[in-house]
Amino acid sequence: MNSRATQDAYAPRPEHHFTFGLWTVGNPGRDPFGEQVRPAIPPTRIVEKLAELGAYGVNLHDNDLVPRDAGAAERDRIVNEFKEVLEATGMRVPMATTNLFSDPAFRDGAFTSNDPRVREYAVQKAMAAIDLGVELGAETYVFWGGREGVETNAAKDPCAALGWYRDALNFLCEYVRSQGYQLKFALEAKPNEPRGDIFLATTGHMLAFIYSLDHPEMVGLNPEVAHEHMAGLDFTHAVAQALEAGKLFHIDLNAQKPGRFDQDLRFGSEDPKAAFFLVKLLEDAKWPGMRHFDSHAYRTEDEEGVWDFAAGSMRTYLILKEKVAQFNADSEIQGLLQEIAARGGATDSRLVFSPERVQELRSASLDLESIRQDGYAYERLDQLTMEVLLGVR
Ligand code: GCO
Ligand code: MN
Ligand code: MN
Repeated sequence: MNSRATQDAYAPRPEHHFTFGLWTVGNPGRDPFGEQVRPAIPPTRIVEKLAELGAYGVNLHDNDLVPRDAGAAERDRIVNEFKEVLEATGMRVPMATTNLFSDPAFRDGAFTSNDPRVREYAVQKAMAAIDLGVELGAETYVFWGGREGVETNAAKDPCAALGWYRDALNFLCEYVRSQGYQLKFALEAKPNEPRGDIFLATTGHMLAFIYSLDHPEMVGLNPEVAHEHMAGLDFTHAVAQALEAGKLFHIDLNAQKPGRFDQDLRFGSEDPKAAFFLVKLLEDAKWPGMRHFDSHAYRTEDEEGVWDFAAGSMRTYLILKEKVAQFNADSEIQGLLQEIAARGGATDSRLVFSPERVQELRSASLDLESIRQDGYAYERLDQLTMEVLLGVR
């Protein structure tokens, strides 16, 4: 890693709350058409390298660390070795999750499989993985239902499947409470891949589902850039809805070209303008959560490329954060925003219902002539935004 990336104004530090998954930097470049291209990087080495690069922590699925068929003694040996490297580097494990997708047992889903034995296995596996996460200090537990879906609607009653999904999450919430764990769940939506169609396809679907659970206060969201872009949606709006509902518990940052398979590209690399508005939303809100990069290096890369990818992800975030400060301090931009605010939008309390307001509003004479004529100057505002982004202001 060149010294510029680790020492200048955009150098990441733990207080920036950047995290990566063991599965992200550890991605060996396997894809449906090709074999692994890079040797697996041992988890302890991942922790050391990420600490060196200025990350706050590392997240994991149970089986990123402990192989699925490991016995108790092997599990403890691996976990202890991992804890030692966390201790030595000061790295944290703020989020953990369960692999409920690799095992052939989950081919028809985990919590929503038509086979009730699979649903039991999924809950059993999730309980053990929750124990592991808590042992490592995790405060957020992610559920991404990659296999919860169908290829054909002939196979499954989607209402029944949602019921099974709810039962499993209710069971696991009660499990966490019964163990006295301080753990919150964050649900991650995705429209498709690996299933043809995945249940609860977007952040908005997930949000509505949360309020149907027994303990909605324990459950929030983990929106991902690529997943919302795959559905052709505006990610910033999804995150804003989560934030406004007090449900933004975690976030998965990456980049995605529209209309493709899930590419997991380096944050900001395909959609710098969208990434800018996302960073603006998070930073203006002073959102305290983890900025997790759920992405991986191009398959062309060797291990050096992996660390370039990791450093670049954090660096882009910090560059965009500086652009946000520049946008917020730009007098011409702020002047235009003040003109918009002067229309009264920001402080509008005129639509608070009362019988008097109904009477007033019935007889109000609104200046429709000027309302119909006045433009909003958003072209100028957007061009100024672009000039900030393109570095000419
Ligand atoms: C994907 C998902 C996963 C999840 C991870 C944590 O598209 O593969 O984004 O990377 O985020 O399993 O739950
Ligand atoms: Mn993803
Ligand atoms: Mn993800």
